[in-house]
Amino acid sequence: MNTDKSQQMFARAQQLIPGGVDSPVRACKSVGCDPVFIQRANGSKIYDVDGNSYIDYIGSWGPMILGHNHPAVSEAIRKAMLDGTSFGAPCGLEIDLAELVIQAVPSIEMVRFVSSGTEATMSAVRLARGYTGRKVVVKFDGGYHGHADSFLVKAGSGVITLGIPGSPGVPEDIVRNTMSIPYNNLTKLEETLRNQALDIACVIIEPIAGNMGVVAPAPGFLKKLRELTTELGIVLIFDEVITGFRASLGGAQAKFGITPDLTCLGKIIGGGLPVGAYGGKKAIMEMISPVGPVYQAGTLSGNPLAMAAGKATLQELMKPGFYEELDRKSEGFGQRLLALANKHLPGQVCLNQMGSVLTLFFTGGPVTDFESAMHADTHRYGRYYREMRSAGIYLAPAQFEGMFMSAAHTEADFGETLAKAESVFIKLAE
Ligand code: KE4
Repeated sequence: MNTDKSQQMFARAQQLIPGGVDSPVRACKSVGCDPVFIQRANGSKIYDVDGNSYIDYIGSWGPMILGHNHPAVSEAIRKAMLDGTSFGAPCGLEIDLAELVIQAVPSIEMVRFVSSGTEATMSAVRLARGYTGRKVVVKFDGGYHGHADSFLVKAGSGVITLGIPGSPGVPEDIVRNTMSIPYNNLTKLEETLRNQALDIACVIIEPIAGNMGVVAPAPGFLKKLRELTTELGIVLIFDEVITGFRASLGGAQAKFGITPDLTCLGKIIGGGLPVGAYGGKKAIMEMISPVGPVYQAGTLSGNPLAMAAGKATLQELMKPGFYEELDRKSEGFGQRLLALANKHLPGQVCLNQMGSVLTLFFTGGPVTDFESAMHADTHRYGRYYREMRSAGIYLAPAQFEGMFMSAAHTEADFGETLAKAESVFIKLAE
């Protein structure tokens, strides 16, 4: 596969942009190769600057659940663009998207739009601290909630992928107010919350983890978390930036029937444009400026083009049968992928799946938390990634991320992917 132009562009980009990328995981450092530069995307495919085509299983890290360049979404953006790109003033499209989000997500009575998942989670934590008057934030090992200071403690995603323990530049007195405990460990959870209750403002959790690879909540874990936080007056924040409008129309909270106090959203609700959101109970949300004293703002929050893209996306997702069909075909694909991996690498792989997102771990498993995820053979994953990309299959350049399927992925795409994966598994077994 010729990637000369990508190489040239990467060399130039590295002179201008740290690592040549605007987000670290894209640099492919942990999978032992250089990134390819993408020219365009359509449906389930992306095309690099050298004209190579790939079946895309990143989907921009989650937003492209409809597939790239969906006609309804592209038309909505095109139409909005003709009226101008940004007003810095309220516009009707913000109401339209807010109504759809509130209609779909059980916990959200009021919502505030921002421009990234990080902005959503950092604002939700500030709100929880303002609402409770307490300081401590509890997160989970391997959980990733964006790059705000409070979250860079035993974080997942690029932080574990790049093997950085936290991050320089995060002051000790910030880190002191963040506690990170093992995911799915009820004993540790109850002990921590009860011992520190009066200091804990909130618990923030990915209700289905996606940033240590996909890891499901153990049976009863979320229910117990909800009971404890209610009893102790701790704000429960579901970070549904990945799972929102992915796990189901109402997210993981609807799937599991657990209602958090605040929910953070991103990715899918922007339809590929920059949108994040946080929302929840009216009594809490009315603490947010200009109604209440907790400050949060953003120049491009509620941007009309992004609102239009999100609105068009959610209108497609609300069509009857969307999730049933997407989950059916994705789960079938996941089962076939695992069967092929087990056939050639018996006892050396396991697969965790949440509907249309999955992670094939190169460890026998089971993977139920950060510690067990760390047993994965990241070098073997790197070789898998490189071989698959050379064969035209575009996976996450990191073991601790997800493989995202979309409505645009066809059975032919899955068949081609499986055939190529099997040939790679055979090579890895040699
Ligand atoms: P952004 O600020 O990247 O929009 O969202 C941060 C965020 C918050 N919460 C969860 C559960 C997330 O997964 C993310 C971001 N996800 C990563 C990939 N796992 C984004 C990809 C990247 O960092 O380049």
